[in-house]
Amino acid sequence: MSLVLALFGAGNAFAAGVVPLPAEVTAGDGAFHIDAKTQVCVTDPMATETAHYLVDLLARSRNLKLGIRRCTAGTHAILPEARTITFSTAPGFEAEGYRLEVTPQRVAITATTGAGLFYGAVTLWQLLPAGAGQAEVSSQVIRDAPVYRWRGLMLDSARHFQSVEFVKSMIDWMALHKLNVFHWHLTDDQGWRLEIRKYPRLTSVGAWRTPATPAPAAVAAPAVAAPAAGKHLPRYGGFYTQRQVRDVVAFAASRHVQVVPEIDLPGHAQAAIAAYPWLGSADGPPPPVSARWGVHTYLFNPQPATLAFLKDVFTEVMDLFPSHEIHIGGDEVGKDQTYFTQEMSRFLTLHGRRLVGWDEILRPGLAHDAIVMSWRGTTGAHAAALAGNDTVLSPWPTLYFDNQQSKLLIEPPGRMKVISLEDVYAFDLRDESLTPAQRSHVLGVQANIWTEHIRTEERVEWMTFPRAAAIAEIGWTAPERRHWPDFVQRVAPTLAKYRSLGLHAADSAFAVDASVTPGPDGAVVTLSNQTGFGEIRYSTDGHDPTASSAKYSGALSLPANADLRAATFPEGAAAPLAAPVSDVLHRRLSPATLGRRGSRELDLCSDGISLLLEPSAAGAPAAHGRAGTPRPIFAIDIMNPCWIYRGVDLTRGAKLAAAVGELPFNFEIGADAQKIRVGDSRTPAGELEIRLDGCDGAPTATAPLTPLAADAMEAQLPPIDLAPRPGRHDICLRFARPRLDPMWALDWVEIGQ
Ligand code: TNX
Repeated sequence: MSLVLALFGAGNAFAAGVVPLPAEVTAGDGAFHIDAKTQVCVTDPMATETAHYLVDLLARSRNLKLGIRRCTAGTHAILPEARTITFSTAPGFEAEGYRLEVTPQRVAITATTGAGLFYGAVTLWQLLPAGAGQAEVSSQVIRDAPVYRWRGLMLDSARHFQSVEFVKSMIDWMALHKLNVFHWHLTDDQGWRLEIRKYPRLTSVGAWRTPATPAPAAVAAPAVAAPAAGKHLPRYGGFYTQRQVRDVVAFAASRHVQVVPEIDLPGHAQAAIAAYPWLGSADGPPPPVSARWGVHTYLFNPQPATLAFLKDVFTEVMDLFPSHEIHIGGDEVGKDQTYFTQEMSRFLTLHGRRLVGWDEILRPGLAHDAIVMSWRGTTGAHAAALAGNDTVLSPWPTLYFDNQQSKLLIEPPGRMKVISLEDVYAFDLRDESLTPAQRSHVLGVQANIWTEHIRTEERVEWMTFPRAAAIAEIGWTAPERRHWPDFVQRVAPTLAKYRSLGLHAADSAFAVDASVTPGPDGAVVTLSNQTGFGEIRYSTDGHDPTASSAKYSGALSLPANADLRAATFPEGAAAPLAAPVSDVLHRRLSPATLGRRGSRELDLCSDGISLLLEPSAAGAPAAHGRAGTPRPIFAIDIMNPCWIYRGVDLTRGAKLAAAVGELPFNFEIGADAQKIRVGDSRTPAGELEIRLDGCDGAPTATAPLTPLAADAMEAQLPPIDLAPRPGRHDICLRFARPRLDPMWALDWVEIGQ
């Protein structure tokens, strides 16, 4: 007897690790046993590549080496002892759809297209539990196909450069989530990353800049050496040769991922203009490739010569990228850009391609086949659908993966708005106000990984996964079938599989958060995790917790010098070997640090442009943040660097110690820069100002600052006495500074007796 699993019943043995959730799962009896004797059987040559993919994945993830054979549809009947995984084709499936049937005797994957077969293989792999060697898959029948045809990720390789190997690995990870569009942001003010044969200076000049932040050691040396740089100028950059691009595109095709290249115009063009100044419209000396972030003012010049240049560039782009869709950017330009959009749209159409642009391109006269990528919220998508244009939803801030995913100290630099896994999952593509015909213009969904603040490949992985798993599910699975608690149950085992394949995914959704306050025995500690998933287990004996360590059930009263370790485990993980689903949190308490708050544990006074930033000093050896002195990460609103330490008992007075760093003000924010308070310092380098219960008025105390040594990441200030006064007070800390650049930043404050 079999039953169709109830709507939310899939978070069990059947679809346990399957993300995105399949359209239909019907449970059967028994299970298929997969081991080294299992044969992969290919009845249609179209499946050969996918069969190899599956075999390779099984070898890499569980050290299980299966053989592949060519066979006819009935082979499994003649070879009953050799359990088979059979790939066959049949007409009638949707473009990316497939059927996966598991019985104790065999697994059969059937689809009409290569993509369908591939996704069937992915689902089969996901059905296997984490672990090595042989495994069982419960009998079941899955019928599956995606709701949306555009399930994308955008990677910004311009602000920070990633190696070809890394780019391919990202595409590989996408495929494992049935994501199918890799939007590659290849040019921007800070770098031109694509070799164009006709214009070599685009890469010999445009691919290199002075580092905006310390050079990331994690990025592999670029394939082509930087041209002789000025002796003392460190250089940062890299580009993709045409040969490398063809390799990436071919690899993506083997994973059923379409690569949509973006050449951003007419704004975000400073690197190109640095290479060929005549492309620009500004007077004055040519600009350098930018080492600053924000909206730059250099634009392509709307002249016939510029257009001829762009047509040459796009001719090479079309030769490299078979994608039907070609992205021309179009974002963040002060001026009317209809001229460029229309000319480029005509040119691409002439060559049988389709223009994609950010939602600024939506202007009267936009070609009816142009695709509008809605990023300034979802109104662009709505307007595009009304106008009869296809559209992709990629709204800031929810689908902007440069935002951090929790408030924990484990998060790398980025924007400070918290976009959790649940926030991404909750994003709803449906627009009920559209008619069914208008709705059909919504092609799908995409998340964007902007890399201004994501300088290493490891951090790109962290910022992308597992949030990309949520993108995959909202793009693939019908909204009626989606259910957050069920998704979390499926993501947790998926994280374990990520680890087995070496992906540095974020555990932010499961990681333990400890809030420590002074208490009668020393400290009171409360533990939690973002999703409430599983159970938290902890230890204080100096060893990492296991599934049999004490289970957290309420606030802990610990001595002031306790050594606390905690991690999240799956619920009811009785077996002592059950692995945690988060990394271990380790807090060594001490009487002094009880009163210490890092900048991200304080409140920011405002939320203008709030960022997590690293110091620019080259001093720190540890590019990965693993070994060596960790680089401090400063939480700062660059529009108003100001922090609040709440509720300090000053009855007996207090001593305040702080560590401060200097950050370059390397932001293009136009006239908004005038809103930043500067020029209010009394000493040459500025002061730290301390105020009570408010951030205006005369400071209670000030501490003069001295510029940091070139290789120092921060400096500790001598303690400041706060005079006794009754009650608890909010302490406001901000800096007076002589000028915009550099800006002082607070790393931590310690308040004690
Ligand atoms: C806006 S989104 C941009 C990018 C930035 C991003 C995040 C879009 C089309 N333009 O240039 O990287 O914000 O800072």
